[in-house]
Amino acid sequence: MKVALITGVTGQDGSYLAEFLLEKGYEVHGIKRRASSFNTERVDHIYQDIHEKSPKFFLHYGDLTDTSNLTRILKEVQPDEVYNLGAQSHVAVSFEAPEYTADVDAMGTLRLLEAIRFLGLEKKTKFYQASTSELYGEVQEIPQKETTPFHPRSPYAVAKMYAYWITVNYRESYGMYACNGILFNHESPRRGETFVTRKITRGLANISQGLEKCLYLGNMDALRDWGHAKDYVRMQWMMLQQDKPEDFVIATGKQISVRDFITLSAKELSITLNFTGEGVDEIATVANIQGDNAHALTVGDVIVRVDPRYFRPAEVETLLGDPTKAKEKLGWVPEITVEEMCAEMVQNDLAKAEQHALLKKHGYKVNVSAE
Ligand code: NDP
Ligand code: GDR
Repeated sequence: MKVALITGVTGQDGSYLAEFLLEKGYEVHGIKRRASSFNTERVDHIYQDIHEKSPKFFLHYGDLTDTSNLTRILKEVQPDEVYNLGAQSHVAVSFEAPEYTADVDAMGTLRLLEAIRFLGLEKKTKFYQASTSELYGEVQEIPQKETTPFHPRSPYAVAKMYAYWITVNYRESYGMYACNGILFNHESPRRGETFVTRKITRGLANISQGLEKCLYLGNMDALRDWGHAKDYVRMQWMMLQQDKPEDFVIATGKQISVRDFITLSAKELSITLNFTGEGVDEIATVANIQGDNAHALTVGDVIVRVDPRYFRPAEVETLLGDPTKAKEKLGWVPEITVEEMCAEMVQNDLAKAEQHALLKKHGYKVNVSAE
């Protein structure tokens, strides 16, 4: 039985990857952070009580800033595969907390690689690094592929650039099976609530049920290549099953804007929107409603506005990936379209909003805030 260790197991990708590996028959270990409230919601459904017979899923307390802790867990678990998904993953937050982001995202990667080497596991343990399309930042070539030069535009991207190169360096220096997946944006109903897609699907679902009035966003012109997290974690595993380690771009090869994603989400709620105004004065107004999904709304309501608070000191305006290498070498193709993914996210958030609306109707206090 293969043994995998996942950092960031409580995050979006970590939870899907843990499910995927358990289905493949792996013993899966994950590192979770100590928090003052529960933070395992995304993996609670696969949690196995250690008192049960032959559990296959284990959680260890740990942190990417803690070398001795990482070394001890690696020594205990002796993993065949390490997936380093843990990170301070929010680009906007990295401008607020650049040093912490560097410590976790850059140094955390080094700590793990060095612990593998220190323990003499470098010939046994394969290493996957969660690299990112944010490395391309100010894009030098369209679409972006494995050979496109990097130009990171945030403390997050700069930290991830260190992690990318230290992974390459350990591969070249010590013959480790270590590789980078340069993943473009990928989303799901488990996406964190403050990333733009989830903020939109959740915000519009809440507005449709009368729980919120208006969604405030930053740059609606930004263009992204959005895929589904389920398709992308499959690829993370595939990258570690090759004869030799290589880096791959993982993307759909299609791009839409934030504004387009709002339109798609509204359509799933049977709302047609009219965008007017420019820059910070742009608004989206309800032009038409079909059915009773959005019963709290009337035609003419302004439900999206721009708030410059969400602009970034340096923006990544456009990202579009070329996944040809992954298709040709690994036979990987994304199976879920952005339209299908958006519909799944909206329906998931609509179900939650309907529950909250019902609670509110019966006098319970409902908190829907998210930045
Ligand atoms: P999430 O933000 O959903 O999950 C991040 C995970 O990292 C969480 O489990 C979080 O724990 C954990 N974490 C944060 N800080 C630390 C720390 N100091 N020590 C240990 N663990 C920590 O991210 P995603 O699942 O979306 O992304 C997974 C990885 O892929 C990240 O590295 C991200 O940067 C990268 N990536 C993501 C893309 C995307 O579009 N989703 C695209 C390209 C790369 P907690 O739950 O306690 O907060
Ligand atoms: P990104 O994702 O920065 O690409 O990083 P995010 O969803 O945060 O932003 C995408 C684009 O939308 C614009 N935007 C807003 N973003 C947020 N979060 N909130 C808003 O209100 C808003 N309005 C407009 C942003 O400016 C940006 O252009 C994600 C993360 O998962 C990273 O960890 C990962 O490496 C990259 O994707 C690939």
